[in-house]
Amino acid sequence: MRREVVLITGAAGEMGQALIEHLAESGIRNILALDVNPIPKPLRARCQLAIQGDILDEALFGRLVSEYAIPLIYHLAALLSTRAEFTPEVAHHVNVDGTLNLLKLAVDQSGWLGRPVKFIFPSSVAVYGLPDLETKAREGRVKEWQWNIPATMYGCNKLYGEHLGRYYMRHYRQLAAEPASHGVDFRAIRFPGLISAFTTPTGGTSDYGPEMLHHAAKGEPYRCFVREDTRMPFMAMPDAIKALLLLERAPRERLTSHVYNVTSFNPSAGEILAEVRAAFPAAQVTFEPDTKRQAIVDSWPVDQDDSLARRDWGWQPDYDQRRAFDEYLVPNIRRRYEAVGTGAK
Ligand code: AKB
Repeated sequence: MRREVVLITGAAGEMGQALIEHLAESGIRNILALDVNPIPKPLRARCQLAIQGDILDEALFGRLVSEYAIPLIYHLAALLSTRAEFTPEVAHHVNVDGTLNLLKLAVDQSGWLGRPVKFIFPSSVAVYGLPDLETKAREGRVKEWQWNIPATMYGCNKLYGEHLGRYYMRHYRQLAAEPASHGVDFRAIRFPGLISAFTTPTGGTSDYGPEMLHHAAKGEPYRCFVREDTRMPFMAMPDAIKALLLLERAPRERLTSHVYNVTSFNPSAGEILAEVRAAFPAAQVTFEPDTKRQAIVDSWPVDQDDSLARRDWGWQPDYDQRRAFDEYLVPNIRRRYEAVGTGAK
């Protein structure tokens, strides 16, 4: 008998670490964690198996199919928006070909299991592309089908990943004499910028939010690369994990879309600084916009309309801005840096 596992790609990333912690705490230990980077030791201890490997490695995937039964995949691995602009072709390879490999794995697995494999795909606010600040201000909260004209390679890759998932779920090999009877149960969530108290992001363009906070907590100066009036949606990491799990557990018949917005609060960079200063009055933050990264955030909407997720699977965030800073971010970040002796008072 092949061992049944939950496959998590990008396991060493911010969301991967938070998801594994959460699943392990709720007693789910049959996790197969995969990441191209080393998986931290405490995290490895929470998994049944942790593999340092590449989602582009087809031989590795061949082994996974033969050794494990995988009814559920969280495909979290990706190169984020800033990183992707330095090597767009590499980003395309990882973000698109990697996703294709995982979808193929899901189809193969569903054949073995005799039931659809659930495929949870974190998409992003980066799939939207507003042409200018006037339009951004006028449009406000965007719905899933609006302004799907991304300005970044990462945004293009995520949008296409959503379409690939829909294709594998609804139309895969549609001309075959005997169409696959099981297949992929694909579910995507478009996340806003995420802020974790326990990890810091790398390679994203929404990174100014978490970076401002973590630098202040460490007593380090921070040069914010966007203007003070820059506004986009954010979410505290526990809500991101809540959204992944709620969508994964939602009955299929309740889902009217293959992709859902989620959002929580949408402060301007100046309002994030006000929160940071309230907690760390000595914070040294200057606004020194990088015109190119600024243009990326300017192309993202001020907020996302998540009414579809609220209606179909009961989504609502636990952390609004007040609660996110007062009850999750500030106390945990303070403890974290005080423990390593860098906490600013
Ligand atoms: C990024 O900045 O690239 C990501 C995202 C918004 O998906 N954090």
